[in-house]
Amino acid sequence: NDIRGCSRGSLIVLEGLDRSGKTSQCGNLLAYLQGKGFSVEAWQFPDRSTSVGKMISAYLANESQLDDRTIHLLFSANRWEKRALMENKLKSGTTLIVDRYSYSGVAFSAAKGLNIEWCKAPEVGLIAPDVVVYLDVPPEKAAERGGYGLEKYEQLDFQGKVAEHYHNLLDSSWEIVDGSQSIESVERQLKDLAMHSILTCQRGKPLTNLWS
Ligand code: NYM
Repeated sequence: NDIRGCSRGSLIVLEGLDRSGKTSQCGNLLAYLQGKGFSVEAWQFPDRSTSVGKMISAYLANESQLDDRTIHLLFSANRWEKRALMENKLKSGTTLIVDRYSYSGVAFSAAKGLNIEWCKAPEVGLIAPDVVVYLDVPPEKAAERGGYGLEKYEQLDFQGKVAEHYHNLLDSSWEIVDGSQSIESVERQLKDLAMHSILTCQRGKPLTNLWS
């Protein structure tokens, strides 16, 4: 089979509350894996560069108002518009480190009171991550970290609800990392998890789709 010639990359997703440290850790992990000579890219959702992404960005900045279901579907569409590229990259051997994915989509919308199954439905058929790392930081602690900005959702009570919904989504593909530890310690655990996932994919682990 063609796996020998070109082993696939791994889809590594980082999830967590706002100010959980995901974004800096994604950057560190990217630099580490590049240094090791892997083909790797860092992605993030929402991808604000597309036209759908610009609508999302305006909503988050409170520059536009959208019904809860409408914005939910836009976040999902923003992942769908990247699905083909994602599959190509992974199949051609590039590992993707992704800052937020479908779990953010479900956790944030469910925290507004939308039905969880309804929230999951548009995500079905997107590529399933090989590993989801949840950076676990208590909402109170996240809020202390330099405070929240002015974007929608950046309030303590709302983040508490998001945390509850994240915990409902946990399954066997998740790795929970205590985000209250030192940056170095979190970094070390992420490197180990990423290396393990990359090796498993190189050995021929098949790509699958959500929601599995
Ligand atoms: N967010 C992100 C959602 O509500 N649904 C989604 O599907 C995604 C990907 O957007 N507060 C929320 C979580 C964040 C906000 O993300 C912007 P970031 O990582 O701050 O750019």
